[in-house]
Amino acid sequence: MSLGVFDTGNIVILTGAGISAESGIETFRDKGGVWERNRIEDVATPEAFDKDPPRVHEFYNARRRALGAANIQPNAAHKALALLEERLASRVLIVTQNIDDLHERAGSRNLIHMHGELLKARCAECGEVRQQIDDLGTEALCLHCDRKGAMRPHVVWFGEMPFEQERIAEALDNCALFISIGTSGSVYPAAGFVHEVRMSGQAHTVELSLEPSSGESLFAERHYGPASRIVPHYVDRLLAGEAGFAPS
Ligand code: BV8
Repeated sequence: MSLGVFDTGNIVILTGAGISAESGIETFRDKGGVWERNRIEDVATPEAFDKDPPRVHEFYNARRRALGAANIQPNAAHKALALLEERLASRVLIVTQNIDDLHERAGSRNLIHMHGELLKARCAECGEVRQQIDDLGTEALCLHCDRKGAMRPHVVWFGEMPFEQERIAEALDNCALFISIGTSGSVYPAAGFVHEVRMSGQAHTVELSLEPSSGESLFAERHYGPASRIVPHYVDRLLAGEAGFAPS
């Protein structure tokens, strides 16, 4: 398959909450978003969990229940990225900040959840990670070390190290195309990826989102609109060998 200017080289795709917005998952910093109704310091830091574990559990339990609702399904943007991976296999890596499982449900497999996964829990004592479909509470038992009360959501809170940083850095260093989708560029280290890509080589950089992010000027190509429209359109152009030029 000819991809025009991207015939060789890897593609790294960073996704944020905007790709899941049209699937019914709330974004964080848009009007009415998650951080408008909850203070980060109360629900998404290790200190918050130390101080008030039931409150933090309830915050994630509510989001886990919402993710399980029948109407929450991958949208055309998730599906387009899965199609891209199907066509190009291991050349495509998705690095998502999202803790939902909509990329997997759309069929993506080469995927890093750098901020963790809502449908998993981890024992803070022994590190064991397990599937978590139901509510999690302070009485939960770790089936590995038998400790009671140490299970926490398998997510990365503010002040904690995101997952798989080495693998991500290597992929960013070696990519020919970096695409950022549906993220406001507010949270580091993800917000700095476009800068890292530009510093390390000749990769083409593309932003696809509803509106310009704070890193907008660092992207060589930019398209704005709902992800379910602009992502399939961009993937179609890429697979047709027509992408990589100035936006039309
Ligand atoms: C760390 C997890 C190091 C679970 C989340 C000053 C400078 C630099 C860094 C810092 C600093 N002060 C503090 C830091 C570090 C901090 C940070 O970046 N803070 C910010 C606020 C300044 N970062 C960290 O703490 C990170 N760790 O740095 O570790 C370290 C070193 C040594 C020792 C220890 C540690 C960890 C960050 C992880 C935070 N976890 N959540 C959960 O979800 O509850 S972050 C949270 O924001 C979400 O998880 C989300 O993934 C992330 C990013 O948000 P977005 O996805 O971008 O969502 P947002 O709502 O903002 O934007 C949505 C976008 O979509 C918008 O642009 C909108 O226009 C667009 N959109 C909307 N609808 C659509 C759409 N686009 C297309 N179509 C649509 N339909």
